[in-house]
Amino acid sequence: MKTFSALAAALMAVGVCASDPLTPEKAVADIETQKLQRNLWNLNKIARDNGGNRAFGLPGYEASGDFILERVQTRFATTIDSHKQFFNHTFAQIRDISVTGPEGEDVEVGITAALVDTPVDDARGSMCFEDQWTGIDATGKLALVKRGTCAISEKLRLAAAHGALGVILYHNAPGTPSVATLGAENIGLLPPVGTIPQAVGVAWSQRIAAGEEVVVRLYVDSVFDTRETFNIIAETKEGDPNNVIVLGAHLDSVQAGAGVNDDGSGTSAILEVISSFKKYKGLKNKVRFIWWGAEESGLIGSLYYTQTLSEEERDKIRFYLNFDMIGSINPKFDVYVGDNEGDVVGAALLEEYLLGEGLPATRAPFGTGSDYVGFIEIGVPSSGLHTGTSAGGFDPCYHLQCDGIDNISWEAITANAKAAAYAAATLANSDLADLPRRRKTTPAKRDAKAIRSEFQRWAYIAQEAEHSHSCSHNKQDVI
Ligand SMILES: *[C@@H]1O[C@H](CO)[C@@H](O)[C@H](O)[C@H]1NC(C)=O
Ligand SMILES: CC(=O)N[C@H]1CO[C@H](CO)[C@@H](O)[C@@H]1O
Ligand SMILES: [Zn+2]
Repeated sequence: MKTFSALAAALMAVGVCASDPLTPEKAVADIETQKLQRNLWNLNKIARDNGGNRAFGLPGYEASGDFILERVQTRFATTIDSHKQFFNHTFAQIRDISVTGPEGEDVEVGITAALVDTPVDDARGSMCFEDQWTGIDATGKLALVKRGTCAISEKLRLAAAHGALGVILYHNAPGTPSVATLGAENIGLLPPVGTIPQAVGVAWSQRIAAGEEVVVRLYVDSVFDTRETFNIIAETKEGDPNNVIVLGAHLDSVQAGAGVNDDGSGTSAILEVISSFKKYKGLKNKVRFIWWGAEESGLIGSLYYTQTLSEEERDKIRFYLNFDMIGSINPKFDVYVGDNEGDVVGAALLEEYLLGEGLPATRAPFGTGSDYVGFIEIGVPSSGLHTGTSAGGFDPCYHLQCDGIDNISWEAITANAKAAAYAAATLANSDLADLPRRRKTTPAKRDAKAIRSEFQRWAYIAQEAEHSHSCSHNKQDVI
């Protein structure tokens, strides 16, 4: 990491007086590894004290919200306005799944039924298409299906349509299969599913082929209800309300772990950027900081925000900067740029800072996996930073229990948080002359029904992405 410039060091030594204007240099100097570290230590502790995670609908998320509010609402109240934006979403948690084989003990709970085998098709994916189910009578039975290629929800939908009570999925590779996770949108609509190792599935398949009636039990203990959650929206009191720069990071983790990189890193970064900005006077544009809820459930908080914003409020947003996973232990330095001609305005600033630090910043296209989706959809010029998931080995702890305080690159998170401060401070004091207004070529006037169906579409994409852990052929990732 580079040492502070003499100018920045001198400024820090004399402290910051109230009439100080914000400059990119001061904002960059205000970002310190130790402060980013302290935030992540707190988020990690919050997870540890609340069942190991900070996920939507669970106490760790509420505590994460309190942690942010203590800063923005209590300590920064003189220069920052903030509120919680509440919304409801379907909460789903699988507490236990078990499959008991034909030699298992007698039990009363769960579904006990005969297995019906289904053909393997490794080219197209087993039981992914309607025609593959032709001639299979699964009525009143549990269907034995090989995993892989298409979304599990697709196999389940077709199994239910062909009368199956549930699905026993056997792994498409040797080793212990991970639990099949389904998007919350599907739970309650799809039949239950249990996963078993490949060898067990193949053995049961052979016994069925030999004429044996193989009876198994599938037991799923799940919670499924509607829970209220929130985004936290904080913004500078100063600055033109008709020209707003938005910085976002998701505050929720997955249920599997503390989410220190995903996305404690982005959460901590924008918390330090607002901690810097709140000290200065004379901001030209308003800067809004949003911590998103229920991102891991399908970008729910950010889609709720962008889809419920009036056309007038959408027009005021000039740029969106997303920070999701910016401290991966073996980092790459992706800077997002899409096909909106305004994207490059913010991307160039992020890139300029990182390249200036000698880091290999690379432009990358947006995916469908983080909170920028809602902003792109309404035509707001956007960019963001990302240091990579487990695909490619950038973060081997991605969506796992080990995504804790010990698996973070402090160099990467510090450089990226400084890049965020640099880009945001530059945009905050710019006349934005080079930045085109929001693109409205996407259906300009949409009725409620169209918005709802679009919301469903994005939620569906996000849900499919969640399956990428289990269906390795699916390239999308919700980060
Ligand atoms: C969420 O749902 C509950 C129960 O229906 C309701 O009382 C609450 O007002 C809802 N919250 C929001 C933000 O819509
Ligand atoms: C994949 C990885 O690097 N995991 C490490 C995360 O941190 C814990 C605690 O220090 C290590 O034990 C893991 O090996
Ligand atoms: Zn994630």
